[in-house]
Amino acid sequence: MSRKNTKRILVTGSTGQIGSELTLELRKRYGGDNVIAAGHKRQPSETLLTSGPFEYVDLSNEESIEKAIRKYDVDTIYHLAAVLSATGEENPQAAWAINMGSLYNILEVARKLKLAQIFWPSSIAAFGPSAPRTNTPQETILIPKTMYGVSKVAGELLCNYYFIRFGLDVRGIRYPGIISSEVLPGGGTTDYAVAIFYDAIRSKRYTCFVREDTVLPMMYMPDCIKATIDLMEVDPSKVKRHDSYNVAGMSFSAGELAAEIRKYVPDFRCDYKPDFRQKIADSWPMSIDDSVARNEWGWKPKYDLAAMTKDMIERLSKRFNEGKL
Ligand code: AKB
Repeated sequence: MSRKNTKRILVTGSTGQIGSELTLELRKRYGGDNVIAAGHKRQPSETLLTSGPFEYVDLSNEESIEKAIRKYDVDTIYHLAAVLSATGEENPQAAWAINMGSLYNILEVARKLKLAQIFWPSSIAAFGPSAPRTNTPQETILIPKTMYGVSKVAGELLCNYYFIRFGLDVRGIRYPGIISSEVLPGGGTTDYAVAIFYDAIRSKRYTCFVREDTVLPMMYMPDCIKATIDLMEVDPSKVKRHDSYNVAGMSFSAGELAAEIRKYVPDFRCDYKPDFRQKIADSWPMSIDDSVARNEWGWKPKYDLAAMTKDMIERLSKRFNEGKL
């Protein structure tokens, strides 16, 4: 593909849980050379390094971002790098500085260089306990109790501002907890829903850091990738919101997840030892109303709890049997 007839994309946080899989999917669609993986801390995988360019970008420095954009002639950014909720509560000052600082720098560079499109993820963490906890609507009270959530609400407003004030095409999704089999998440409250699979396969035991009856909205990675790329591909006339869209996949309790895993690992034992992350989980929605995303740009998830669990167990068992887990 030539530089002129396709998007030129930069993915920040490309070595993270979502970034690593999203980058590879974008490279499949747009060509390896047209998708630049940006990272900073985590070591990139061999696949990420060999399937297209990799660039160290310091997101706290506008010049570093601008240099990468100019070097690769980038017109679109998927800005995924962020400190998640649990790590954010351990160091709220760093969470604010990193999450807001990097988003502001990305938006400013995009404005100055007149980039075509920006994707930035918000989260269910934008909601707090004063929002309805079931079927949480698109438009409701946003008073989160975590610094991560505060940075998501502020980020939503900032993205919307850049659209209104500067005409920048920023699009976003409020991600639920994302479950995946390739790269582990780090520092989130919903991490238990991934870790439980690894421990079930490796040792048939898991100690869960939230109560058995804790229900949170979750989504399987293929749906997360689809939602993200679908939103970025849809005609601008269908995108009515530039803060962030609610998207739902499935909702289940930690106990229901353990029971589903037990269908494949019958002697799996899950214990529950809630820690500080319980309070965070209790302040978040249990299920999400995503009818606005469904109506405006045709969002529809594919995976439910049963289909996701089957696929996760198959993938992780294969890696375990090959000695790679
Ligand atoms: C977290 O748990 O912090 C994230 C999220 C829901 O945004 N996975």
